[in-house]
Amino acid sequence: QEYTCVKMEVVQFSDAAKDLIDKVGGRKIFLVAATLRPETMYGQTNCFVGTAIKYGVFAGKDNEAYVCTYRAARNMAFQGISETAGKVTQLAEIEGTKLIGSKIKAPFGIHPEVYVLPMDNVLATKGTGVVTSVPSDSPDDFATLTDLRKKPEFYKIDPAWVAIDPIPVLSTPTYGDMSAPALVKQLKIQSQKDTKQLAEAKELAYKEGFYAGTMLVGEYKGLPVQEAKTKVRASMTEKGLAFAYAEPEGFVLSRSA
Ligand code: ZZB
Repeated sequence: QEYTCVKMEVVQFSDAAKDLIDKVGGRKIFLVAATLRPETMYGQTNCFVGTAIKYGVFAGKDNEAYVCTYRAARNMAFQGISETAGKVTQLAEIEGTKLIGSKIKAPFGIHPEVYVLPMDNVLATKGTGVVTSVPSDSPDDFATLTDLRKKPEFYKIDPAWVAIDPIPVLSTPTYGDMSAPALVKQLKIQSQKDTKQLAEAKELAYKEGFYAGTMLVGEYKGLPVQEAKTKVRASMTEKGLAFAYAEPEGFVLSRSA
């Protein structure tokens, strides 16, 4: 599985995460979000971390530091992304909950700065453990954002952190300008806890977006998603805002075999 890792630079840490700054020796710090949909980055409204996940801060090249799971950092080390090839250098450690409320940059986002929020279904075993949120086109993101807006006290978040509405990014014949809200409604999804229906909605949104979607915004406005996807990715990578990251398939299997 080949992901695009989007580098979301920290603008302002939450109080609980502020002490990280002293531990990274003046490096620029980024949350690194793994996505399969680089063409949707215009519509980022926030970023999700898992509340039960432990993250590390890892040394990258050019005096940068990346926040992700240790597992992802190790894979990156073998892909030439770490400071020293083949080596993981961990500078600090932090729990997901402590990152919530931090303000970060959203590369290519129509809203250039967004907040870090909690999501129940972030898997520590996939991608980087950091997920950038596009509620217009990701049913999981839309369902979670809706949950957070309904019960900010329960999720211990400031309502100001969920103020950005979903942004139309691409148009599809079947679901209109925002596939995720349309599918959440159609499949009667109530919350992020409806994981079975959400998996189905995600599959439908992926297919429709990829095969029938047309860009509504950005540099490649008017182009089919299939063409825009690689162009947006290349443009982001060229600007130093993203890098390719491959997930070794069957990693766990081959280890236990
Ligand atoms: C932005 C985005 C916009 C995404 C969209 C999807 C969609 P897959 O197919 O199962 O591999 N993701 C990445 N890492 C994790 C994780 N650790 N735990 C939970 N979710 C994660 O899923 C890859 C997608 O799942 C990634 O692409 C990311 O969300 C999320 F409009 O990034 B995506 C129809 C989906 N649309």
